[in-house]
Amino acid sequence: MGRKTKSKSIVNSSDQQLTSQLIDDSDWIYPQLANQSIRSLIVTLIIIYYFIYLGNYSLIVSLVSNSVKLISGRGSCSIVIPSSWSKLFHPPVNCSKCETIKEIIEVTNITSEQFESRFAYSMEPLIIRGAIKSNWKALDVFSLKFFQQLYLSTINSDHNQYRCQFFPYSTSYKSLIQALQSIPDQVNYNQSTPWYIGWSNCDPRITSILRQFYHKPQFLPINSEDSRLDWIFMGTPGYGAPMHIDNVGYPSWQAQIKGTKKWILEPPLDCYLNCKRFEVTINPGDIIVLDTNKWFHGTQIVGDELSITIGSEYD
Ligand SMILES: O=C(O)CCC(=O)C(=O)O
Repeated sequence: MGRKTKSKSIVNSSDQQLTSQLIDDSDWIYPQLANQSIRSLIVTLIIIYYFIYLGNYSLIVSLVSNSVKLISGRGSCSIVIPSSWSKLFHPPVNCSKCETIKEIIEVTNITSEQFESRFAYSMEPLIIRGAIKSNWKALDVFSLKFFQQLYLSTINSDHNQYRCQFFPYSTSYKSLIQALQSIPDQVNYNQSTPWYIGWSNCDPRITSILRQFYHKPQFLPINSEDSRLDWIFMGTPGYGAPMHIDNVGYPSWQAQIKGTKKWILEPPLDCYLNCKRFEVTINPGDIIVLDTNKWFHGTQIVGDELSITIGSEYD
């Protein structure tokens, strides 16, 4: 539980609107060596060789000890490398898994057996329209104000701990708390300054509150373990996450609580010629299931409502 660390990096996209929202290179990537391909190993060896060349032995010791910690699941990111390097570190994808995907399947109902046999651990994305059931109080309760009150009354500056990540995207906020303190709760989002933020919640007090308002989707495989990390993305129309690929080890689901979000999915570079690019629009009540480690993905909020989503990884 709670053992997954999400690493995201930003790469060039053919979508002009998304590329214009590049976030800076400070979004920490340290590859988890356990998952890496030969390419990662070669690059790591080159880095070590370079440090030896520079005579910087303390960095080598730090690199090796952090690798050991990361592999044993106890580590945190301490070496920051440019996020664009993540293409080098990304494990190769088996293109035969995406070349048969000609369209994104949409369903309104699916059993966990059906889901497990075709979608759960394949590369095939799935949209479940109207998946959010009426017992999800999140539909009525989640709002910008709800998250502002919840976080500002529960935590303070100690929030930036290991496993908690904050993505300011195109904003200049340094932390989630700063963002929640500063963003005005406006009704007319088309006339206010656009913003988009995302974060993982790793505070158990908040997890237990959030989970009163949503449930593990019923279609997930019965034995799958739900990550204790909730991922929340929120923002105004016109903005979204730039194209990137994750390094998390598990596929994810994301429920659209409010607003409408367009997803752009592109195959990894190795599969560019074999596999298709997709765009799909997710409406309130829908859930998207996506292996964000295998697809480059970017989002854009459309319509004129604030978008709020919650999701998690499953294994
Ligand atoms: O929801 C979004 O806008 C982006 C989500 C995302 O990038 C992710 O889950 O990896």
